[in-house]
Amino acid sequence: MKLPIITYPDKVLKTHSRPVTVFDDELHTFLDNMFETMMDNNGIGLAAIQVARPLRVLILCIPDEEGNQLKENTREIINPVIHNPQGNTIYQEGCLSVPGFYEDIERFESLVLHYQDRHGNEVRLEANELLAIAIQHEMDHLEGKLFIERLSYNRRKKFEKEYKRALKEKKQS
Ligand code: Y12
Ligand code: CO
Repeated sequence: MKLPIITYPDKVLKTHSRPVTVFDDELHTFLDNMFETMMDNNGIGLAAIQVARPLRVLILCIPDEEGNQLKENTREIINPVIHNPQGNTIYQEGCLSVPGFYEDIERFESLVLHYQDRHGNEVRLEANELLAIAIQHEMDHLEGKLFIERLSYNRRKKFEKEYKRALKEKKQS
């Protein structure tokens, strides 16, 4: 089932998400619904709060070298913790909750992630490149933070102006 995606400036996106403690069928159905929702909207990552569930859950499906998003490459990441972040990198990020807006954001280049899978098993993942960037973007959502909050004062101002105008135009059409 596809779920509605919450978009900026909805305050729900500011919620701090809580850890998952029960790894049951209800969680598995929710993860399946998150996957369907992300793929239907051409996303590569989605956090639970973006579909109004304040849980420390995110999913990622990074495209392969040919640009294909394969279901078997999907990662369901629950209760993640970042270890050993290293280096810096800049990438033009977008977010399904901030449609139509993309900006360069600085992140750590690589990291080690500890998380649980849908059954509660502990997983250790070494991440770099787009995977590491997407993990950091989605983990910001768990703290109620959007990538636009990482923009400089001037770029944020420009964003607010452009986004407001786009929302107004959408309303009128
Ligand atoms: C780098 C890049 C992205 C992330 C986080 C995950 N972000 C996304 O998955 C964003 C997807 C997205 C898709 C859009 O739709 C289409 O392109 C058709 C989109 O455009 C509109 O909504 C108009 C915006 C974002 C982390 C690191
Ligand atoms: Co996002």
